[in-house]
Amino acid sequence: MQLVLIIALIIGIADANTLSVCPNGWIAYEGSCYLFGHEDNPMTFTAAEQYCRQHGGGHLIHVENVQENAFIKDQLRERKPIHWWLGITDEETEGIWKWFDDDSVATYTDFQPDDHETLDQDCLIFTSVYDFRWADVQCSYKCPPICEIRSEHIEPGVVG
Ligand SMILES: [Ca+2]
Ligand SMILES: [Ca+2]
Repeated sequence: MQLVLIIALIIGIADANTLSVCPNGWIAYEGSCYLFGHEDNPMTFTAAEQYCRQHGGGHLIHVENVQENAFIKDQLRERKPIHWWLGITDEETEGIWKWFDDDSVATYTDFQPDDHETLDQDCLIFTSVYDFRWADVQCSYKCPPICEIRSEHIEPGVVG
């Protein structure tokens, strides 16, 4: 009985910590908070970016490195949707992939093995077909967003 109480306390403390870092419903990892969309609400790239701005003032996810990518893939393997938006496009210059939040050229990428230089496919999704490596699609394609906000950018009113 005491053990159960101690475990409950530990879980309670962990919950409290998460809530103090990220808004309700968001998942914390390495200084960022992530919000995963729902399979019953797929949207175009533009609508997905708007969705993220309206929810906590974030952007579609910007994947900085292999660790962040691996964390997100683990999350996606446990969820239903097979495709998810990344916040990146090569709309400006074909083959030059730029992150939407800060306009930086991608240094870390995880393209699925076939092409990622198709003229009419300027947006990227995580796809379960390649164990959630990245594939290019038309930006008018519809799938759920993954939103990201850096913890330090969270507006005080938003924190759960
Ligand atoms: Ca990131
Ligand atoms: Ca393209």
